[in-house]
Amino acid sequence: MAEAAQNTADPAAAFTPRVFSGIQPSGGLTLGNYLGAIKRFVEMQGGAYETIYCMVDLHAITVWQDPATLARNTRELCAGFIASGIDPEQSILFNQSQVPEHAQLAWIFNTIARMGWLNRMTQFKDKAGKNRENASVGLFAYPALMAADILVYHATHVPVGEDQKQHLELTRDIAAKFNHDYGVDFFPITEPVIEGAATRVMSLRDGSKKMSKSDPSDMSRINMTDDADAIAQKIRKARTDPEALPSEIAGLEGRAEARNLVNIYAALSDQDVEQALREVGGKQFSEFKPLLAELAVAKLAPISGEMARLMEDTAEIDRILKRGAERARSIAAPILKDTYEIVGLVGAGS
Ligand code: AQP
Repeated sequence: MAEAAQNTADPAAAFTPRVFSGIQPSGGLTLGNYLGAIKRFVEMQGGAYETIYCMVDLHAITVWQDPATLARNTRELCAGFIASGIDPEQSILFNQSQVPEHAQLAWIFNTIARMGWLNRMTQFKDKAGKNRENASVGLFAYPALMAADILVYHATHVPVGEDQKQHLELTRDIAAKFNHDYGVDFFPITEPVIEGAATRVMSLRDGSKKMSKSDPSDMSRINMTDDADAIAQKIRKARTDPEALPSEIAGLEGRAEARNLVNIYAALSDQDVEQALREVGGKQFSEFKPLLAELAVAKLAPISGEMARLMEDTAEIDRILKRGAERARSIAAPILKDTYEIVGLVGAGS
């Protein structure tokens, strides 16, 4: 049996240190995805962990996707990962649908997760909106597939933005219930890694809403493919308040929009919020916004330029994804096989 855990104080400790995380190709990459996820993925690469990063296309289709756009977004997301610094040799980089073990384990987890657990998921409530009866079954079952994405690799750590915290808790609940029900220590209790100054980047138009690829307003987000003019214009028009920036974090209390722009500034300049405020505290937005725009363009323009270059050779992107999927399957297949055996599915051992 692959890597069964021992009983130790840290439930993830007996497993190979392994990072898994994914992003949906449900639109173009945003600054939120970059600061909350990809930048963190790059930082975890080449360290103590084996790193596995995935374009979760099966998640994306839980809401309608035009097929040609989905294929383009998947390749562009792959280009975004590489342009941001993910090395497809060092990390395993692939799209979810090429590794069928994700969907197979998700079915097992559909039998483990409870209706009550899924009913509490705020992302389903947000995305289904008022018309819950019309939402896809896939959107409801999304967290069980996400648990399978992670646990089919026995991943010990998952870097994500703040919005995914609840899904990560559900992943831990599913692993614990599976282990308990079958009397095994088979799945690790995965640790979420939610760190940095920008774990929740907010909409530029509304500081109470998360910046999102699928927000109908393009002005609400910075896309990784935006040019310098678009970035500068979006920051210039970003909602703010009339006060100058404070010098202490406490002064951002109740100022969601100001807090958001400062968080973005801190994350882009690799500082914590306190350090950033020491630099920009006391400035009016008329002075701070051009600084932020300049920083954002300096950091993002090389990435978007490289993405465009990589997108000129989609055959190479497809080769990278295929090779990544083969490497991913070599880890996932034995773990799925062991899962089937534990569950008592005949033929799994042969
Ligand atoms: N605004 C954000 N701030 C910080 N992190 C964020 N992430 C997403 N938005 C922000 C992180 O990016 C990773 C990938 O997210 P996803 O694509 O799987 O789904 P999502 O969280 O639902 O992202 P979007 O952009 O809002 O997509 P749509 O519009 O399709 O729903 C995750 O780690 C997430 O935390």
